[in-house]
Amino acid sequence: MITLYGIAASRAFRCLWMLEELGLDYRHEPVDYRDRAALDDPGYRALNPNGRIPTLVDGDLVLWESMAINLYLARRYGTEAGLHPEGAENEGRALQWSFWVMTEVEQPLLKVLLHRRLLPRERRDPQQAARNEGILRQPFAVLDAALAQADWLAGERFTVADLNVAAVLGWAQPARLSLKPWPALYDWLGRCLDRPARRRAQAR
Ligand SMILES: N[C@@H](CCC(=O)N[C@@H](CS)C(=O)NCC(=O)O)C(=O)O
Repeated sequence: MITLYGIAASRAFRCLWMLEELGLDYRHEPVDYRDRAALDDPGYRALNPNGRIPTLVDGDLVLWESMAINLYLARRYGTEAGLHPEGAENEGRALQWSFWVMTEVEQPLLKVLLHRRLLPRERRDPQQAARNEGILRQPFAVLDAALAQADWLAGERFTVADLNVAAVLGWAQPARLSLKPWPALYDWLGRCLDRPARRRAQAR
């Protein structure tokens, strides 16, 4: 039995999206990242000593770190569904883009989202939002250039590489950050976010 801990309005979303893409039977435990008691519960800490979400339990295997969870799910269950990239080179590309989006994009984009949308109004700082939007121009140009050459990030079809990157880039819309200046990126993100599995995960 597979269990995924974490509410959809969090980084757990990307794992829910992957589970939906794979059509796997799974249990969803919607642990909220604002629920300190739930995150500090000894039973939960035994699964995830970081006290964060998401956490995946698959039989005897316990995994945390959202991107690692998705790469594992793709590797283990995604060949038939086409989510696992084909061949070592495309696997390398999936790792590259997953690490890249975590290290180059996630933090600045989260700051834009926080200061435009998530923080209480009195704590929002428009300068922080603008500064981080500026930081994102460089990685967005990198992604746009790659997608001007290829429809997908790791091979000839949508894979875990696209899902992991699109799940982060999906924050741009609630962060009120227009991606239209990067047309190949914009088009690709629309194709990714339009997938029925993403909509099902969103509805959780
Ligand atoms: N790098 C981790 C980050 C996990 C993370 O920070 N999760 C947030 C929710 S999106 C959380 O649990 N926050 C609660 C806390 O830090 O106390 C991942 O991608 O899984």
